[in-house]
Amino acid sequence: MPDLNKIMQTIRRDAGLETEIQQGPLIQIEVDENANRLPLIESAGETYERPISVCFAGVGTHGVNVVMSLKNQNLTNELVDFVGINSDGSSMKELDKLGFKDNIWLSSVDSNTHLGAGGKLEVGKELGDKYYEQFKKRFKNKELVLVVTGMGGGTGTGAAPLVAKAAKEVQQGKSNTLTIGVASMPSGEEYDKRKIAKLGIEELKKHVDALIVIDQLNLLDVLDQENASVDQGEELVDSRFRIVLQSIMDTVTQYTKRNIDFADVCSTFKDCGDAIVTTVEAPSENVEDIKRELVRALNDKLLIDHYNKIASRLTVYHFFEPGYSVKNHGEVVREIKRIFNWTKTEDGFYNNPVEDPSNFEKVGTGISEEYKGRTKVIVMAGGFVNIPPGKTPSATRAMPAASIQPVQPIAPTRVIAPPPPAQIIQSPPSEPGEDAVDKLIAAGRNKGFTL
Ligand SMILES: Nc1nc2c(ncn2[C@@H]2O[C@H](COP(=O)(O)OP(=O)(O)OP(=O)(O)O)[C@@H](O)[C@H]2O)c(=O)[nH]1
Ligand SMILES: [Mg+2]
Repeated sequence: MPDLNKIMQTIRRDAGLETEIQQGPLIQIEVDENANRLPLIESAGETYERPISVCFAGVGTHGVNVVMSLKNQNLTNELVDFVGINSDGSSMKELDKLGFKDNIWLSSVDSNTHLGAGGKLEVGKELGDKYYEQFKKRFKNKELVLVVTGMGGGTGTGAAPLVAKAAKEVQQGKSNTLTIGVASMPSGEEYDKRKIAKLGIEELKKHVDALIVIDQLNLLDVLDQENASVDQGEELVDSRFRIVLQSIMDTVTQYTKRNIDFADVCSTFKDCGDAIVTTVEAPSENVEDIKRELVRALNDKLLIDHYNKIASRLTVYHFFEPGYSVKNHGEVVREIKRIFNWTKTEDGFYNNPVEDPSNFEKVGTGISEEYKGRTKVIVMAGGFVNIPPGKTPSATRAMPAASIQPVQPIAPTRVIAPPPPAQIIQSPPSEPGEDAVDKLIAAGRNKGFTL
């Protein structure tokens, strides 16, 4: 194995840096067997700690239920700080039993009862105001805050926008920070609640960078209407929340050669309004399988209808095994662009037709034996604008209810696993002409994907 320090010394000498950093190597990968975290990368005196600081805030009973279901699914780890925020004392007790600490109980405005907000938006809002400073304290140093809630009751509808506002206020002025809302709308069985839920959605949208809405109105269309049970319906909605959270976490916690990192996620979602996030998987033998899954998942009737809209910001993270064809990879990317109404060029590619400085496009790949016989795509879309009048969408319209197959709740494709135990990272042998610095960084990043 080459002597890394020697390589670094040479680079330093060549770069004329030796007087500034005499102590230790230019790049140092620290290994701590007990730390159970990604290695630190030190460069030119600065330390880069790769994992970002994330907080999932479940607000109101539904938000707290989703957070609890993440715990049940083992989707928790030390990268993510969970906070339950609710007025209902019994839901707080449940959180406590499951080991969620440092939650914020919104005790009632005029007395210390254990009750919820009774479906009253104003009460939720008052409680949010009362605990605003506590929210801010809880979000200190959080680069990514996900505000998870169910709209339609009092607490989530009234307080979630203030929770998001507090997160954004704490993040203000810092680059590469995000506050994302993930909110459900009530089902048709609670039709009247949809009015106040809409108010909550509008208010929440003002305070988040991106808002992903899971609308339960069309739940029956997506379920097997004859045979589905209520709990299957609830599980389906919960699974949609999980897919969103999982997709974002998968993207920001794993590293591949053509990586998509948190800065890319910020470019996709910063001040973007409505957003769509999903993960799709299919066998890799026939590319039509994954294309069909993409059409189905991105036109999911629980998501916003974007048939007439162009997504001006698009991030595609495509995973497959070594040997996957460039033709199939291209087809997958083009299919996503078609679904989001990009313009087909004469040579068969797709252009973003929106002219705006905030436009963003990023395609990342992860190539690993882990994906033997299958392929997975994480899609993040935002910055929706209406297609100009008279222009025909290239998108596929969401399928009519009758043609929709019953959708099984999609299990998370990969748990948000704790970072692998700290390992001794062997630097790859340095080959003639290879950039040693890149190699070292790559070694730190390579978490199972071929470089
Ligand atoms: N799918 C699903 N929906 C839920 C769940 N819990 C609540 N909801 C729905 O989410 C919406 C908001 O309800 P809650 O979360 O109970 O309301 P809240 O924010 O706690 O407000 P208050 O109870 O009035 O203080 C309503 O439409 C509920 O039917 C759940 O576990 N799963
Ligand atoms: Mg409640």
